[in-house]
Amino acid sequence: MRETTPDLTRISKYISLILRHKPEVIGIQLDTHGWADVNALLAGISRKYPINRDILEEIVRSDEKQRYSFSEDGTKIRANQGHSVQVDVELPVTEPPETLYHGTARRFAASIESQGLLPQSRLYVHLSPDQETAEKVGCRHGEPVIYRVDAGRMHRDGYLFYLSANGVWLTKVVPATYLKRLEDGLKQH
Ligand code: HQG
Repeated sequence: MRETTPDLTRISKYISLILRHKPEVIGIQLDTHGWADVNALLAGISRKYPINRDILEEIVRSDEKQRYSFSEDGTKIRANQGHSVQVDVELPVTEPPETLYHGTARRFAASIESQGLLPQSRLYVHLSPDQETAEKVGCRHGEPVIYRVDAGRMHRDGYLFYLSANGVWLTKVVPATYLKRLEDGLKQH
C-alpha cells in the first residue's frame, strides 16, 4: 500500500463531513444543489491538511465508493449522497429492482421492526443493491443484520426511489411491512 493512502483517507473523511454534514467547519456554504466552490474547499481544508487541486482530484478519482462529483466545468464539487444538510442533489426518481437490501446492527432490529427504517440524521434511508454491500454497511454499526426490502411492492404502492450517482438507492422511509430480516442471509466470514 502506498504511504500516502492513510492521509488521503483522512482528508476524504473530512471532505465527507464538510460536503454532507457540516460545511460550517471550514466556514463555507453549500448551494441548494449541494455544490461547494472547489477553491473555497481547498482553502478551508488546507488549514488542517496539506491539499491542492491535484490531491483533491486524486481523492475523487480513487474513492472506492465514488462519493464525490465535480461539476462539468470543474469549479464545484459535491457529495453524491449521504447528506444530513437539506440539499437537493437532483437525484433521479428511478424504478427500483424488486429487491434491495439494508444492512444495520442487531441492536437496532427491534426498533426497525416496529417503526420501519427511518432516515435518522440523513435525508434518506440508504439501501444497497446486494447483500454483500449491505453487510459492509451493517458492519459499520456493530454485529450486522440484513433486511430484504420489498422495493418492487413499495414502488407499486407509490413510494419513490432515487438512485444516486454512485449507485446507492435512497427512499424516504421503509415501513416495517416491506422488510424481512435475513437471519441466515449473512455470508460466512
Ligand atoms: C438505523 C455509508 C433504529 C439504520 C454507507 C442505520 C451507506 C434505525 C442507522 C451510508 C431505524 C443510521 C448510510 C429505526 C434506521 N430504529 N435504528 N427505526 N431506522 N435505523 O450511517 O444506512 O461510507 O445514517 O439501520 O455505505 O448505515 O459514509 O445510515 O444503521 O451508504 O459513504 O440507523 O453511509 O456510506 O446510520 O449508512 P447511517 P446507513 P459512507
